Amino acid sequence: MAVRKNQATLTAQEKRGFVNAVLALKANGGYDAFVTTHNSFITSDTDDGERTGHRSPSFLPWHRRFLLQFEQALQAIDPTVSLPYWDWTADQTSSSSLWGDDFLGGDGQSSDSQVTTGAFAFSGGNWTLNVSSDNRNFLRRALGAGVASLPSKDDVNSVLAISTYDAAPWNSASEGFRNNLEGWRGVNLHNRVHVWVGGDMLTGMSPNDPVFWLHHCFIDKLWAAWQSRHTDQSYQPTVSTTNVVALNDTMKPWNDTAPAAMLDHTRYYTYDTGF
Ligand SMILES: [Cu+2]
Repeated sequence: MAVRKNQATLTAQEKRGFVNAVLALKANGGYDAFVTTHNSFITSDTDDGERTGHRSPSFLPWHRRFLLQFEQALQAIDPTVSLPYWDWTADQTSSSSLWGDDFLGGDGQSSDSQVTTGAFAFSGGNWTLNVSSDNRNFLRRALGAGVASLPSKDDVNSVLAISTYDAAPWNSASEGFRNNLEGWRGVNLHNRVHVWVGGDMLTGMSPNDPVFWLHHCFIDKLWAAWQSRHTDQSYQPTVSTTNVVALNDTMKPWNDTAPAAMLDHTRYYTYDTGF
């Protein structure tokens, strides 16, 4: 069973293992399929009007399933790899080890936001964007340019305190834990981090930046934290609801997994620290 660790605690060997597996998945063509899948589930999601990946209750189980598939793709290359998470309440600056040359590389350059350091710099030849929001094929970041600060521990705790998982109208106007975590209302957690990183993280093709996985891994951990604090609450809606994925509806594009199967992450992996 994979143990997902805080990226700040990874050894040099663990960082190298993760980066090399990501590069290998990119080289064999598997990586870009994840970018395409995410982008096609970013807005209205599917042609029948159902909201699945974002702005809906299934934001959390959809991304849990998506991350699991990505982690399994990395493990097919290197069985010792697990997804690390970025605790952005602790590692809040561009000088964090997260952005080191030996891990994800650093900020983009000021002229065009192009990342020029680390394994994902275009000039290294191993990270050409094939699925992009514009014609640029280099990874872009603009750390801290779109919003000044990342969410704090107090921000996180205020969202974890919300007892209801989600509520009608089950979208970006909803009250409840999911929408506050996703960031369409309240202190804004998930969306704010995409904006803070900037560049490709602002787009539906955000998985082009490998930090996507570390950010969403922490979002996933926060869901687990909420679950452990609110054992009398669970995923909603539980009954069939128009254009919304209910507890036992299968999620596109997999059509084999309902939110109900995603509620207990310990069936698949654990986190290095509790909540
Ligand atoms: Cu996201």
